[in-house]
Order: sequence, then structure tokens, then C-alpha cells
Amino acid sequence: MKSMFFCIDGHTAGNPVRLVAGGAPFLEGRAMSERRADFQRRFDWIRRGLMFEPRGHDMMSGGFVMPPLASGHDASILFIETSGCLPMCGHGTIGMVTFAIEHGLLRPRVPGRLVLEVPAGILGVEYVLEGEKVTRVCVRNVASYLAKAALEIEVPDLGRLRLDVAYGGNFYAIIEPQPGFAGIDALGASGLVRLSPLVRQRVREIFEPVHPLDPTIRGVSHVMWTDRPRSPGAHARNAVFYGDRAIDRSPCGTGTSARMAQLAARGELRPGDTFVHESIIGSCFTGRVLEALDLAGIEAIIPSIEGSAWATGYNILWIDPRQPFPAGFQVT
Ligand code: PYC
Repeated sequence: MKSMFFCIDGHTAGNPVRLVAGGAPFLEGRAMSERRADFQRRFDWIRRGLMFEPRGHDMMSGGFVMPPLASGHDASILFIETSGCLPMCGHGTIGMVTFAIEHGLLRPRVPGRLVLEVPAGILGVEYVLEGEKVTRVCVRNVASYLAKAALEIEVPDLGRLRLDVAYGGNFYAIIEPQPGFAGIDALGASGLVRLSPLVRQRVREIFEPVHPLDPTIRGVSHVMWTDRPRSPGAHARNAVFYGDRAIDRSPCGTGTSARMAQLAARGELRPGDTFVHESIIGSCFTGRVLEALDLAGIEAIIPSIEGSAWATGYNILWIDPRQPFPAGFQVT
């Protein structure tokens, strides 16, 4: 028997977003982190089938917009992508909010505002609707913080690298230009895809960050390479590696949050500051440091990320166990 999924496909700042608007499974759990675990246990075949080839590709990313668990909230989001079910995804949130509002799938209690539950916590969202188009989405993200400064690893071809680990909804190894890393263009996309898994592996061997309030969120999953900006008005550029072969085409919402937390911990950003972050393809998110706070004894910030998304079409997909590759495949 085949399983059908109605998807709205599009992108946020260039990175794909597949909103699965029909065909979501019913999940068990009293919090989104429990529902995420239930999905991973019983329905990971849906993620694999919809994200990997032949229905998806290395960068594919998306999720489900579901009813909220708590009264007073508007909806919950479960993220799926090639790397798994992220606790939080910034470009995915901007995209799914855009497509859901534009299609009347999400009816906010207060026009222009949403309170969303995601596995990493609660998000406050503001969006601008002009006619039938959502032109901007601003996400008040979860508390973000610097988890470790100045780790040192040895990487083939690059030598000794110094990096920080910061949290912005996922844990990031953040590598700034230094003698072993001359900048994003020096490595190019193929160099980033080749070297990032080695960096992630080396970091995992020496440090495992664990979220102070939710021990299910742990471990460095993403690698951010930073550089000087090219776009006028941007403060910095970055390329984020995720999964096995993906470079984020957007400036990466959780990555931008982690980077702002790193810069705030160093005193280079303060509450009220704006941080325009550019992606590998030149698209931008506007980040802001909204406030500083104490997160279980750790100095943290609440960041926001703002950007735009575009739906590009509808996709009615099915996963049929009688066909070859129902669970998808990846060429590594
Ligand atoms: O925007 O947070 C993000 C994200 C994570 C992975 C890809 N994009």
C-alpha cells in the first residue's frame, strides 16, 4: 500500500523547504521533544523517503505544521531533513510559516503573530502579509549561547584549526579565518563538503555539548565556516555544512543565532545590535540580539532572525514499498 503526501515546495533565501501539508502521522508525546522522539522511532521512513533521492536530494529540508500542545499557542513544527529531525531550523521555520499562512493552513489568533512549539522550545514569530504574499518572517529564537571557546583540532590539508562551539537551536562548530583556513572561497563548495565531516568528527572526539535544559539535544551537528561579507550591508558571510553532503544555501537561522551568541559572549555584539548575515550564494538574514539572559547558569542571548521565503510549486509524492528505494538513497 502506498502512502501519499501533499507537499508545498519552495525555498528560504535559496535553501529548500518542503512543507508536508498532508499525510503527517499522528504523534504521541506531551512535548515536542517527545513527539520528535516518537517520529524518529516509528516514522523515520517518511523522513527518509521524502528527503533523500529519488524524491529529494542532499540539501532537502522541511517539516510538518501540527496542532499545538499547549493552549495559547498557534501551532507546533516538526522538522525533517536529510540529517535527521533537527531540534530547530531557522530557514525551515521562515519557509513553513510563509507557505502555511499563504495557503490558509495556519490561522493565527492575532494577525501577524504566532507562538510556535518546536522541539528546542517556544518561538515567537512576527510576519508581514502584503496581499496574498508573506513578505517577511521574523523568528524570536530559543536562548543561544557559546558552549566552548578555543577548541583545537588537527585536520588533513588544513593543519591545526581553532574553533568555538555555540548553540542556536543546534550545536555549531564555528571556524573563523586563520592560518589553516583562508576563507570560504579558498576552499570552495567541494572543499567544504570534503573537509566539514572531518572537522565534525574531530570535534565530536574531544567535546560533546549537552543542552542544560534538554539532554536530548546534544553533540555538534553542523559546521560553520565564516568569512568577510561580500554583499553591501552585510556584517559577515558564512557557509554551514549539515547532514552528509549539504551546504546551506541560506544564511542558516540557527547558525546565525549561534554566531551571534558567540560574538555576544566576546563582547562584540550587545542587546539591540543588528547582525546581517550573508550566505554562500549571497542571500541575507537580518539577525538581532533581543536580550541577554542567564540560561541555567550560562550567559546566553535571545536572538531573532528575519528573512523571506517563496513557494515554488506543489508536489504530490508517494512512498510505495513495492518500488525500488522507498526509503531513499544518498550517493556519498
Ligand atoms: O536555518 O537553522 C537553519 C538551518 C539548519 C540547517 C539548515 N538550515
